[in-house]
Amino acid sequence: MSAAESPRPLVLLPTYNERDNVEPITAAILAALPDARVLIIDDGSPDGTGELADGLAAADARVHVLHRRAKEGLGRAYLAGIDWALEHPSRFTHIITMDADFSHDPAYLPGLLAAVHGGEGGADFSIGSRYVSGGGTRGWSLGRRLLSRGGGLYARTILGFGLRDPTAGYVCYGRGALAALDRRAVAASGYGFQIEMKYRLVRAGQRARELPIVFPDRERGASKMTPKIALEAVGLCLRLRLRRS
Ligand SMILES: Nc1nc2c(ncn2[C@@H]2O[C@H](COP(=O)(O)OP(=O)(O)OP(=O)(O)O)[C@@H](O)[C@H]2O)c(=O)[nH]1
Ligand SMILES: [Mg+2]
Repeated sequence: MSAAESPRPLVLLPTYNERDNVEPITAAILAALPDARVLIIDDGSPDGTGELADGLAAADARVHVLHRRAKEGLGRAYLAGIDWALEHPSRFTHIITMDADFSHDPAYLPGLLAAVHGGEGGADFSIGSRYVSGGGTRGWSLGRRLLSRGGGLYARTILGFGLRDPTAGYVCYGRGALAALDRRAVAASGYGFQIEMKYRLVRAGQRARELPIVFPDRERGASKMTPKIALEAVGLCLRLRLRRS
């Protein structure tokens, strides 16, 4: 993106059974970034989230919906969204990933966007990080805090890269960073996707910048995190590491 070009961001919003969140989070994103577009990626939610999303798209041209037939995991949903974004005629300059449950506060969007290609010290992608100074979590049980910290430490140690929050899901990618990536090689279907993307980008020479965020627990709807998804991420780190050596 040249300095004179104004940013055209797209926010990817994966949903699975987010009936109570999809409308308010979309409104909050567009309030924070009025020039953005939002792509809701719904995996056939049985609770009617997909139909609500269609209603939002009908009412506001900035909202788009990608319907996928079955729940295949967050990583697959994001990859489908990235393909959609890169092929879209709008030529989005930034592609942002975030959760639909308000754990990722839309108030951070302008800062994440400005950190990518934003003049001096601009990065190729920016990360809303819980584990840099000023960041943190709110309302988490001790067990969840330990799991998150342990998971991040594990990924950093196994993969040997310096990011403070390698499992973070609130990320703003400059278009060039995603275009440079071999997306067909991305293996993770679940939350390991977040680790794998950062790892592959850093290895490809893309520069990251971590900005502090405070991450509260979801208030509405249920978590989709399962032990199976967490275990997939554990195995994924090992496979990525072994493939390298
Ligand atoms: N399209 C799609 N979205 C998903 C899938 N799994 C999770 N999501 C969405 O991904 C986002 C993150 O999922 P969460 O369940 O909030 O995961 P989490 O933040 O680790 O867990 P909690 O904090 O307990 O909510 C939410 O917007 C979910 O609706 C999936 O398989 N497909
Ligand atoms: Mg969540």
